Parts: sequence; structure tokens; C-alpha cells
Amino acid sequence: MCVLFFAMCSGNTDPSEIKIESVRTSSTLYSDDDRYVADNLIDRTLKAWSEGEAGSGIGEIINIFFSNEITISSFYIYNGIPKDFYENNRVKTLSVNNQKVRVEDRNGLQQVTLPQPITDSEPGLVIEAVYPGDMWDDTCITEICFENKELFATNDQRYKNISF
Ligand SMILES: [Ca+2]
Repeated sequence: MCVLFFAMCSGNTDPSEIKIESVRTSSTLYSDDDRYVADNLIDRTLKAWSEGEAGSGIGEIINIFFSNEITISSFYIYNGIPKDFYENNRVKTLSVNNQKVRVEDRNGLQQVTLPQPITDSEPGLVIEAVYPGDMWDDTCITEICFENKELFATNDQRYKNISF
């Protein structure tokens, strides 16, 4: 018990031990086969999440739950849905713990640097602006990965389905 208490309070968790435990979104586009679920954001495959609110997706929220507090200076995002990229909305501006960042309109994984590093175990991302789709008014994101050299080294195999 003493050891456990010390570990919980030490604040010195090995970064390689920090994992994304879950993700939660404010909405999800319904489909019979659960094609657009929030878990697709962190599944390390090209399956995508789509928001499901009426309208373009502005104001929709993504919460990432880490196993421990982590300091994040940048992250990777695969914008849109790869197969129907231009048919659906893509994210143009994200607010990450109230810091606004621009996301490029590109079908592939890109790195986004935060104006200031954040330290949090449950960072929140809010869609602030979108690139409109040619056919559908649904905003999609394929993947979100947080930069941390140790994390990447540890989870290297999990990225094998994404080329970047
Ligand atoms: Ca995915």
C-alpha cells in the first residue's frame, strides 16, 4: 500500500508507460456497422471517426484520456476520411485546451505544434472551423496520435497500418 501510494503521488511516471486509455466524442455519426465510432481516432488504422450532429461539426469535442498526466508539445492528426476525403468535411482549426491550431487540408498524417506545451491527463480538442465537404456536411478525423518519443518507440508496432 505504501508503495502504491508513493507511485501515485510521485509524479515521475515513466513516459513510456503512459498510454491512451480511451477517447470520448460529443457525438458520432450513426451507421448500422458502427463504422464511424470514436475509437477509430486512436485505433492506428485508416478507419475514421465522424461527428454526428446536425450541421458542420463546429463545436464538437474530443476528449483523450491518458493513463497519467503527460506533457504534449505537438501531436499528429490524420485529417478527414481517406477514401472519401473531399466528399466530407475536414478540420481546419482545432482548439486544444483552449489553444487554437491550424490543420492542413491534406489526406495524410501531419504534425501540429501547439503554441505552448500542455500538461494534462485528459486534454480536450474542440473543432473550431472546417473545410466543407463536396457532398456531406459531416466532419471526419482518421487518427490522432500524441508526440512523445518514448511513446512512439514503445507503440511503434501499433502504427504499422498508417504510412506517414
Ligand atoms: Ca483510425
